Amino acid sequence: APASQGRIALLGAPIEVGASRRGALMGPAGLRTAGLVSVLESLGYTVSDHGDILPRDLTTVDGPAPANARFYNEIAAWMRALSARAYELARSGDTPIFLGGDHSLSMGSVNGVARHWQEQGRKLFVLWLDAHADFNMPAISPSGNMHGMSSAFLCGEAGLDDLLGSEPRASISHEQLSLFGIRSIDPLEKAAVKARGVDIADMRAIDEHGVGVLIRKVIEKVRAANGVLHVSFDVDFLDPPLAPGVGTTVPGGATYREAHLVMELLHDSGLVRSMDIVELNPFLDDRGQTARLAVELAGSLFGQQITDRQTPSNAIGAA
Ligand code: Z70
Ligand code: MN
Ligand code: MN
Ligand code: MN
Repeated sequence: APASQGRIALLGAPIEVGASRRGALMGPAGLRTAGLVSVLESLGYTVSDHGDILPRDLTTVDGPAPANARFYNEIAAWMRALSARAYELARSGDTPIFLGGDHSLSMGSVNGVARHWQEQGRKLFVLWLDAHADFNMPAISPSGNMHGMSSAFLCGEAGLDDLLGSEPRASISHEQLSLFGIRSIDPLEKAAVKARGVDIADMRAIDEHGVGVLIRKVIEKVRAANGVLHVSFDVDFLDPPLAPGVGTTVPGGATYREAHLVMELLHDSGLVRSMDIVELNPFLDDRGQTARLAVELAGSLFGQQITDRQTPSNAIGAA
């Protein structure tokens, strides 16, 4: 058996109303079916699967909702529960992995994790691997879909101020957010990202410099601040032919090799303390390929190396 690598806690949140397409509520089940627990255990981790937060466990939120924030009350209920659970899991010393569900999930998961690290006097940096910037707010969103607002909310942008109710809000500063892989951004969202000076590696920058250089820059930023890192992995970061099981496919995404290299470099940094895997939509997937790739990439983030893998039986020279 591999050497003990510490403890990972899984928590699913089958939330889908933050997106326009239905089906992301099957995401946590899809990731489990694709073998997430056994991949992490094979790397030497002790994995505790806390199951899913269920709609019946949520405390109903009612009352006035901001305009242009679709399903605000339902999402507020999810985020309050998620933030509380994320805080407790981070505080336990385990490495939490949050299984979505759509990307609105991160408004709760990252808030709770950030609160824990704030108490420890460590800054939480957030790497947003995504085709989209998710930097809209109700005042500027063209759709009102709340999965397009999560990174802005985490940076403390105004407009969803009561979303977390009595849960303490632990916003990050704009320097603590790195958007990576971006290739779809709305006009006012683009202006907001620019105005705030958010660090953004779009696909043009990735083509020009390569993911290795750009991820190392993110790692150096975190290290220089003695911070820790949360990886928020939206599966639509990947190129659509590799990962068809997402609500919105955007051409020109990360290749198989780029995505693995990103995860391998992040692992080697030793800075990653938590992760989201979001926007997997098993209803739209092709025979589980997106779920399986997401699990493979989580494996690379947690230490899977090519030199540890068995040579595939179809390789030239294999026995
Ligand atoms: C657009 C909006 C979005 C997916 C994020 C898209 C948002 N910027 N879509 N992730 N799949 O409606 O805010
Ligand atoms: Mn959308
Ligand atoms: Mn997203
Ligand atoms: Mn996206």
